[in-house]
Amino acid sequence: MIIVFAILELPRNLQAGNTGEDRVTNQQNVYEPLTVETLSTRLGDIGSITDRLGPDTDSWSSEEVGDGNLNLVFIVKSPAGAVIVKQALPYVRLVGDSWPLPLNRAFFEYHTLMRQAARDPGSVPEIFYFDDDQALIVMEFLTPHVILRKMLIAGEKVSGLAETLGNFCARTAFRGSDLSMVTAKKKADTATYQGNSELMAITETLIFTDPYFEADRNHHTEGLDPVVHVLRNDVVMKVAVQEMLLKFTANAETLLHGDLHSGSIMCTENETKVIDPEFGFYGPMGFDVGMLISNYFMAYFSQPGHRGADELAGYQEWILGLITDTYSAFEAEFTRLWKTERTGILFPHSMFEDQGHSADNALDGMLGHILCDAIGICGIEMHRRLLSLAHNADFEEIDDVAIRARLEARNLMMGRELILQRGEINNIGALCALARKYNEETFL
Ligand code: SR1
Ligand code: MG
Repeated sequence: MIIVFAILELPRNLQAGNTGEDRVTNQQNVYEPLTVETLSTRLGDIGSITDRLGPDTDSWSSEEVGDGNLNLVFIVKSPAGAVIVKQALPYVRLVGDSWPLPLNRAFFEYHTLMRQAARDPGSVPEIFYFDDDQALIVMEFLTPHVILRKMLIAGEKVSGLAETLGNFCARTAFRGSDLSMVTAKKKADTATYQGNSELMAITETLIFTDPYFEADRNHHTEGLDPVVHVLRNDVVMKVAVQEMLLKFTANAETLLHGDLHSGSIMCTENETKVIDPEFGFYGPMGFDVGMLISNYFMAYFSQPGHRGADELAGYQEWILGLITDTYSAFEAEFTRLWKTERTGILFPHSMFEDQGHSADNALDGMLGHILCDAIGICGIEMHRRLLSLAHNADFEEIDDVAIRARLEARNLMMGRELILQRGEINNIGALCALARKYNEETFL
């Protein structure tokens, strides 16, 4: 695989396909999945790892903890420290080897992490080592961090969450776009990321297409059929979904995380990190923030399945506050960057400020366009997590199927309204008001 890559100057030991003593295992470096038994032997002479764990591999212990849909994930510990080793498998773990998947997604995850680290320092785990052939990334062990989805199910709060992720979405959206980048770099990087086609195909299929007909891999909660019937027979909505898919396939506005749900975020009470950008792609600037808000809405609508009346209303309002504050932080940071870092291809100062002309109207237009796309993506993600292959624990962990179906119905019907009304809902307060309304509705 030959890929032109010329965006960031990377430390030598972190470059793709690094050679010499920092080499994994067999002489040809032929891909082989790690196991807890082979891991220390295979990684034991890599300097950037022994720097953290020490050279005595007998003192290392490893555990495979991957609970995602795609990869192996090991926590490797020694008396000296700990690291995470993530390795892609040549198939979709959730399904098995009947669904092959290319190993090069590790390349895209690694390079997206490097760009995110440069564009929003401190937002992602530190990377210690990358091996392209082994599809392997060694990174910082985040502890005592917990997956955000688990915290939202448990009713826990994270201070600074809204600001951190609003800033992350704004900084990565802006600094990876034509508002910041010059032509040659943007075009080269866009071309590089076209190589992540198999993961984009997963999103095109599982998110934008399968939910809207009886696709083989779909499943949904018993009792939900009447609502599913409404969605799958709403031709106007299906056209709107495909219009959003056209934006996904064709609008290479910025480099996105591509899978920014609450399972791709790890937090303590007061620190937040973003992980797992293997779905990195160039697409609409509203995509990441829309998917994030969607997962917050799913946390919101599922709450009656997780806690009693004494805590319920307060925690649901906290989630709506989180959505409001995240989007406010996003817009504020995007606006700051527009005013201070607009050095790319689009809306150059030479055409506006240098002529004594304000670019504020153009900013308003850009923010309106991002909000519209974010709301559309939000609605679609609310559908796919309940109707397509990969569901989320927010609803799946509600054992009472009748309760789960009633809550899911609210979520699905609000998703429909978001897709249809994405151009009319012009502020985040209106979006949250809509959620309060659907939270009172009975559809089944
Ligand atoms: C086959 S992969 C299913 C889902 O898991 C990932 O986390 C993405 O969300 C993808 O859509
Ligand atoms: Mg993931």
